[in-house]
Amino acid sequence: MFELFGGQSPNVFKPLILLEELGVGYSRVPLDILEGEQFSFEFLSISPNNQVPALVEHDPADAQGPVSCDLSR
Ligand SMILES: N[C@@H](CCC(=O)N[C@@H](CS)C(=O)NCC(=O)O)C(=O)O
Repeated sequence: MFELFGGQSPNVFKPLILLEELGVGYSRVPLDILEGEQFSFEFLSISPNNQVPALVEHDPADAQGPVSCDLSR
């Protein structure tokens, strides 16, 4: 299961389209960058450069725990 962090922007729609095309399970976590939510401690542990979109995989194949990925590069 994936979690996609971000709001309503084209940069967030790109991985959203990918997840839809792959047909994998995911949920969206809304993040309002105009309210500064990208600077919360919890989100910075996922995306250290405070950018959306970011993706977390909760059940990676190696079963070593959640893996986060900053997709903003
Ligand atoms: N090249 C990246 C750009 C990512 C990006 O610019 N994210 C912006 C919003 S669309 C952001 O997180 N801004 C928050 C900030 O800089 O504090 C992409 O295509 O996803």
